[in-house]
Amino acid sequence: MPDAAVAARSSEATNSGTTQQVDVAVVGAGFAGLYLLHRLRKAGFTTVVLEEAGDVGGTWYWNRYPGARCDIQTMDYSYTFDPELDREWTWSEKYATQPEILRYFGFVADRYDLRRDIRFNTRVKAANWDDTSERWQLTTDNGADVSCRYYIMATGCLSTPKPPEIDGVKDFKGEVYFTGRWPHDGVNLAGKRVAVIGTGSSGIQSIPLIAEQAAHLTVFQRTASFALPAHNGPSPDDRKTYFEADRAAYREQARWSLAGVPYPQEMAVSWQLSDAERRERFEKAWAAGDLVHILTQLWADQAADFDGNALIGKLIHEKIRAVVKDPETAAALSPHDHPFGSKRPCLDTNYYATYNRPNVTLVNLRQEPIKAITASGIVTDKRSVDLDVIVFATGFDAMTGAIMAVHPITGRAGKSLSSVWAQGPQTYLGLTVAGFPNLFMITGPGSPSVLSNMAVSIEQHVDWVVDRLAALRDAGFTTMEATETAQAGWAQHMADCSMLTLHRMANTWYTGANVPGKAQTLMPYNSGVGPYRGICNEVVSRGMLGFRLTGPNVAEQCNDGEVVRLQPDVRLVLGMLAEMNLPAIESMGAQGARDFLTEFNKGRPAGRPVGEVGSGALQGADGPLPYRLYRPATPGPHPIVVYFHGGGWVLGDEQSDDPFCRDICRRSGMIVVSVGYRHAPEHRFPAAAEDGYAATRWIAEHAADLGGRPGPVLVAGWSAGGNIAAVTCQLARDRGGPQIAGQLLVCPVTDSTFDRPSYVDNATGYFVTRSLMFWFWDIYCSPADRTDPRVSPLRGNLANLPPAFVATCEFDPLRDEGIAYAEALAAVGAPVEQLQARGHFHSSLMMVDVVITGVSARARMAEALRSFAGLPRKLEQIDQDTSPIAVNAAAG
Ligand code: NA7
Repeated sequence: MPDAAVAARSSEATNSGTTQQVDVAVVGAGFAGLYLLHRLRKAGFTTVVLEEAGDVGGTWYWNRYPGARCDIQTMDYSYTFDPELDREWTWSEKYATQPEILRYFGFVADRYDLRRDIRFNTRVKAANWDDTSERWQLTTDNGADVSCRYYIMATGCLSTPKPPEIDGVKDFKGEVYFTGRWPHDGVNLAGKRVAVIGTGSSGIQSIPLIAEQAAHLTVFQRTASFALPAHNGPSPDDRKTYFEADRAAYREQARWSLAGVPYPQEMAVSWQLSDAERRERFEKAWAAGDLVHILTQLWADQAADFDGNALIGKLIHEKIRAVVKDPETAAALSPHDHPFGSKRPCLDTNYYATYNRPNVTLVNLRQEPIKAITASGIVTDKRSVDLDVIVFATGFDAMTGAIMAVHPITGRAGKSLSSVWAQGPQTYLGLTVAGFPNLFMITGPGSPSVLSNMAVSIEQHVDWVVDRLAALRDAGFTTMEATETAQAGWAQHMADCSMLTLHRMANTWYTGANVPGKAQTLMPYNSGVGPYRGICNEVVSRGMLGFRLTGPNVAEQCNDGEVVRLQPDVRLVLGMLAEMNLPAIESMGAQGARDFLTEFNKGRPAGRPVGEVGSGALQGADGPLPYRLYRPATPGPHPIVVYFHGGGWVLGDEQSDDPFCRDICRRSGMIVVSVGYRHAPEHRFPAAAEDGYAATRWIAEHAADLGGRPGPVLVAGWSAGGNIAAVTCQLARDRGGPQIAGQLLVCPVTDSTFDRPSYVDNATGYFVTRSLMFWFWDIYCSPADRTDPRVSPLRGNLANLPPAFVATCEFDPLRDEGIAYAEALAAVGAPVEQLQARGHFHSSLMMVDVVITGVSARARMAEALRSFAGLPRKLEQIDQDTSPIAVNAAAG
């Protein structure tokens, strides 16, 4: 049915007694509720929308404070489901004002005749699931109660204002306003002494306009926000041209993007760019006045890496100092306690310049907290401010507030949602909750929501839900409920995702930290709308994975499981590799595979700077071998780590694990010497093993010449390199040296059998395959030699070996032989630390600055190396988790 014709359909809701019977009840007539109603009608469901406000608009109905505007370009903050609608409406400005956005919703409501199925001025007081009838029973405060099969919360993420939490508000004799509940007929502030408490988006948008009207404005700031000029006006030409060139393609690109606005993935990392290049990019972003641009387009590590992020903070501080004349005020306005982007940055018009006005005062609550609100004004530790008006721009009980606090929702066995969520929201996909059948949330906690263009996320959720309801109906199912397993898996995935970005390092409404007593967790899904969409689609394509479906005349269906078991970034990397449709490495021949690896490595981020990188030749078992040396920037002499690269004894060289060597050098503060040992098929077993041993001996003997600390060395290696490191320790013990202080084995080959479960479970699909490992073994080692401990160290004598750190990855064919080696070492009393990296594959931990979730594993490896060398486990604070900001955030 064409979209425009849907309006003509009747919703066919029926009333039985005092109860309205519908297929679907929706709460909220904002962006999500309106589209839901349209789509549900189109799919043939009887629907009622219950809305507390007097008209459509949701958050835009309530947020009418001066200066209220969208902070995503309105060209992007629009419905896209109907190209005709898209063409019929043209926004007048880059960031539309609240009245224009409200007019847009009115236009949409009229166009599809939506209001006739919306009950305005109606609040849901309670919602109870009735197991017998398999329906939700809703009690309302206005008119008939509602009985519905499906109950959908389209309540918005920022719609329940947070209480002011300051003593004495009730005592104040003047006027009190909340930005989130601004009077519809406006407020006259002319000639009045006004206070604004709060400097988030609402405060920052309203302060310049309030300052123009008020006799005096005092701004009470607890946390300074990062704000950049919106440069309002018409939509910028570059974006408009891009959009108009192919609207459908533009919209589709937005749907699969990171933030719901089509921007390319930035590839250059901050340390590859000069100061001048970084400044140029920053100035461009500052001039663009676009949050998505500045949050994604500066450099690839800006959102994930503390150092890369801090560069932006400094540049913005400069901008603030350039505008604000009083240095003390400028300093107070400059955020220092959270990474840029970890708290929602704001778009402003003349915000910083407003503080140059004689009638504006900034009170820094970090230095003088509010003691109380009195009858006449606000008292801080240092002053008393007399006021006529107080404006609370103190924000919202975000994400969960509107779902939980508006009314009790009671699911199966009388469990209330607020008790189930007491320790933080638990959802599957941010859409559903186990124990609450047929309940859906649009942009709920656990979905991209506020970390994306809401328009794109809302349409994706609405489409997914309505498509599922239609499919259930067609198959004869009447209930749909997430399983506990699926929900727990999603919680784990959310926790994994939270390690990808710096959001966890700030006290914000993203984490619930703005509401005293609220459980804290990163609530929005931070890994992008495109990947999230892919996961939702995968749930469907895998037979409604993680949902239990029941119906009166059909067999129950439950395909239980977790939709994402890989780390989020590993999932993306493996997805990209799969899309490349590469031929199997073993089909390329040894030289072809080496060429492929060289090309492949060119595409990875350059390793980070270390003090010095040098190269030279050392003496191997049968002639000179090249090496590459990574020296820390700190004064030496440093302990030396002898490193063996991966590549199945066939591929790679002393440079092929360059980013990992740099990372270990930086994190451990030690010299890393990467050895270019000989490869098969030119040099078969035991060439690599003997080279490993000879190189270690040579390096130990030449430690001082290399600038290293004389005495025991350490060995480390990945994959076949881990095999060589392990073998070297056994040979050094048996051949009278050199002394080795510790061994770091990352996904090592330790045995020549292929029958452990990990070889079966992870035989294909995770880049290193069972068949590739067969190929490596065949090239390097004849079957008769494979039980020799110089290639199968697990079969050797494990007594009296140096302490070991063994890292294995869950989705690696080599996982179980690595674990077996660690266990065998432990069994003979060797000190051994194990790290079983959940959700990682064979190459994960090597993919520095690509697989961010490998950071903590590499930090632990470096700590282990340091303890083997007799140094304190922790170097300085290179790890993000121990940065001063993280400590502040943790301390609240
Ligand atoms: P925000 O961004 O949560 O901002 C609220 C502001 O109010 C923020 O500066 C808070 O400081 C401050 N605040 C909150 N409670 C207090 C108390 N008790 N005392 C002093 N200051 C307080 O809400 P907004 O409405 O501005 O923006 C919400 C979103 O809407 C925005 O991101 C856009 O997406 C649209 P704090 O940071 O907690 O120290």
